[in-house]
Amino acid sequence: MLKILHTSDLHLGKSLYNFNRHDEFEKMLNFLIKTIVEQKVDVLLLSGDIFDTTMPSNDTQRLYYNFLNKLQQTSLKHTVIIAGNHDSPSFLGSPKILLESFCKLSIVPSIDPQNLDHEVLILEDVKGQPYLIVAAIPYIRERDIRAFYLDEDESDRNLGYCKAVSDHIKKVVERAFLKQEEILNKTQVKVPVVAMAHLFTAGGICLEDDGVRDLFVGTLSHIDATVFDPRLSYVALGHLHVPQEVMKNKFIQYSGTPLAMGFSEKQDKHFCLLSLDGETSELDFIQIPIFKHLSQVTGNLDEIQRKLLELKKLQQEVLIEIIVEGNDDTQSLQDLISDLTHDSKLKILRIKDQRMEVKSLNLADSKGQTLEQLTDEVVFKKRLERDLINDKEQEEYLKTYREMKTMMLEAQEA
Ligand SMILES: [Mn+2]
Repeated sequence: MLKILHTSDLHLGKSLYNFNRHDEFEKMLNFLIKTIVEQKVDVLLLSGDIFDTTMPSNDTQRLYYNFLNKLQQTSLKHTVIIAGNHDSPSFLGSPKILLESFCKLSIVPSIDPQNLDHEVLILEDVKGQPYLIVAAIPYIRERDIRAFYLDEDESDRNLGYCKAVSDHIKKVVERAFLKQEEILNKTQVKVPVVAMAHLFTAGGICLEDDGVRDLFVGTLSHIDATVFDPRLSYVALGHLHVPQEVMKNKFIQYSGTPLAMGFSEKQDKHFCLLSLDGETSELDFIQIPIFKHLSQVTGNLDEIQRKLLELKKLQQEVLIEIIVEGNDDTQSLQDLISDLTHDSKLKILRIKDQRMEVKSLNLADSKGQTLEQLTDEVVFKKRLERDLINDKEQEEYLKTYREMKTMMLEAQEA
């Protein structure tokens, strides 16, 4: 029996409205190691977005390397890491040779269209006997796979990109099955094949603030999950933060993020645990404990007071977002909040006052609303609304803005 644990979108180093979550990440990684030991896991698959940013802090890097080191002290046979859209391929790839020579580990930071074997990993036991083939496909940027054409419109471009990604996946998976056949002919053993990828499949679910960038979800890369060969024993996906199966197939899974990335995420978090035994396979979910509670408090002054008092009674640290409704006076609200939270374990990370948001954007004298509470796109849209009458014109500007932002973000990672 072979046991494979799948997780993704760790987003190590991500903060929540400037609140540092280092200790939660550390606890989560320790829980992952504990699970690997208890469940006697053989292979760990990390399906991208290991880090939240392309240049993680030294603390975050230390967390990652310590984690890889601790993995070596378990009975784990191998770990496979692919890059996600948040990871810098060069950052993830630079220690590759060193890490792979010291650890039972494979890192696939980027694709090489000229060499598909780069993404086809054959895992062998100590006797040199293959036991698993992994088609490990990292996040694919447009420039990795196709040229831009000046005369293309956005939808042609999107289609062209999706087709190129789909074709690439098919080729890598085909290559993996070719390897399976070669091994079968040589050793009479049929080695299972699994795939990993970091992408958005058509029909996937996202939440408002779960951290999946609108940009990448909205404009690019809706890949039809039928590209995954039905012979695959399992497809370990990353990119979407809500855990979910794809096409009602329980063996195609998004594991989701191990930690809630935003206040709107209410569902339980889990690791996916696959057991392969000859032709039979089984999938279990290992529930991840909540290391720190996140709570969204919505309402008018009275309701906010009541809910905060309830949370205070829990006597534990809670990270809170307050959404103000109703017409209460702003000053009394501020006073109430500081009265209730001073001397408690409640941490207010954000106060969202919808009345204020509307006011500050329509009028020049913005009070209380800081820019960092708004997404850049909201600010851009509001600015357009103020200056341009024509809807069509607004749309054009927004499209250009998004394209520029994509290019800018991608250039940062070059
Ligand atoms: Mn992600």
